[in-house]
Amino acid sequence: MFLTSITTPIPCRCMSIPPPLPLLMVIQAMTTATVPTIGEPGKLDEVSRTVTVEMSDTMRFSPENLEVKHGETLRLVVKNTGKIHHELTLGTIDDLKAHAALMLKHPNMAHKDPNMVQVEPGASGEIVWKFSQAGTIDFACLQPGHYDAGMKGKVAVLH
Ligand SMILES: [Cu+2]
Repeated sequence: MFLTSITTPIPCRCMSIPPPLPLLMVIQAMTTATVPTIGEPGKLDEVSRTVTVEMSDTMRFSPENLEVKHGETLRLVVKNTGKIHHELTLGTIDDLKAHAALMLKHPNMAHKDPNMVQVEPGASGEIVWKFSQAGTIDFACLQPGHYDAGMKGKVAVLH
């Protein structure tokens, strides 16, 4: 009796397979969830303004508050005036917080999307973004620890 019960095949094994989501899938899910709600990648020939934002090792963006018109395409020039790596990522506040926490756990995680730019010390990069969603969009530096140190800002998308 004992032997039979052991060799009886278990009909359903679904309880025994809880695989954790691979990191890549989590990132992809976050990316696809982020992009539609904050606007969309812009086209260079639709740029109406160029705005420069500086990033420094004091963990601040300057300026840290931007205003754009609803539907405007901005060329955001992002300058790193510091001596360490910084980045600017546009996103919803929830996604940025989640992403910042993920970067703390996986400091060498590579990420690259149209809504972000990573900039070497002394260099500059750019994001061309169409603010097709009215409201407030957040941005942050997601290098490990930088968000928590206050490296964040807001874009007010006005009607
Ligand atoms: Cu930073």
